[in-house]
Amino acid sequence: MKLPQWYSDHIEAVDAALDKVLPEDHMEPRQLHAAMRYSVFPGGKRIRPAVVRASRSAVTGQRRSGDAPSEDPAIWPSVAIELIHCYSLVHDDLPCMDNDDFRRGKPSCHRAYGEARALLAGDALLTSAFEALASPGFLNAVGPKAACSCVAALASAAGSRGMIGGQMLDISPWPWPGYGTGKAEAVCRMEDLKTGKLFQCAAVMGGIVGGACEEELGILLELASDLGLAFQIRDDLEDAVSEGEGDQPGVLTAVVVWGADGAREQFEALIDAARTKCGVFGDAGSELMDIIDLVNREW
Ligand code: GRG
Repeated sequence: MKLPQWYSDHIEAVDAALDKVLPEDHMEPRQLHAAMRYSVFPGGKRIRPAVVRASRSAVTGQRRSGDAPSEDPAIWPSVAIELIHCYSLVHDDLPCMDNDDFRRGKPSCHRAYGEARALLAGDALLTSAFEALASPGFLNAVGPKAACSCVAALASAAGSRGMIGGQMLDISPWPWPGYGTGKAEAVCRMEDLKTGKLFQCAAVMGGIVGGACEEELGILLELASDLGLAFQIRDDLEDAVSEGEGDQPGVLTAVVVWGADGAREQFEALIDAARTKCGVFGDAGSELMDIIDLVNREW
């Protein structure tokens, strides 16, 4: 589908920044750097970085479409969150996880480079994310307090009480003691952790960079929570079409819990809720609104 011009510019800016941050593949250890770059380029939608940058725009009211990446301080957390996302895809594709042979239209990292190198490439991408947040460029742009807040937000969202915790549930047969009484509550908790936390973190980091007040951070967090869950439910709906509903015994998804029609209703309600929250930012929230519309439509 046709992307808004600012979104196409955004992908270009994030790709350029990722290219600068990642060690070149002629640097030693070459085999590792090649596998890292293979897993980051060409990229996917770069949606989490888009949420970071659009959230900053929402609170500052700045139109940043024309900004060079070096002038947009949100580029650093954008790069960091995309590196975490790329690492999670590399590890998720491994035989001990989802065992996927393809990712973004080409052989998955372990298929191209072998399991051991894919494991290490994922580890190194994860570590690079925090290196980006601790870079002098980011510290000079936003100051140490805001930079440390972003480090804390990203570590929490990606860790055992965030994305990794959600993945742990995803590979565990239900029931999950401590995660709600019924399947519906459990699936919402799992998807919020696995996918939602990174979306929430993206919005919060954008808000921090933009100097958001507590109230604005709260709205961004809730908006991104709706958006992240909607994004994951959509992924469940698409998987159900491609793989068949409930084909994997013991695997809990939105479609297994609510059926395809019920999951679609949940998706639509979450999109509406995200739009309402975004409305609070008026015109400054137009990029966030574009992202909500993109999640609601075909890419
Ligand atoms: C660290 C092993 C490990 C797993 C973490 C997030 C996650 C758990 C695994 C990623 C795999 C997955 C299917 C997650 C669900 C969220 C989702 C739909 C990911 C795909 O994200 P997109 O659509 O991908 O943004 P692109 O290719 O566009 O970047």
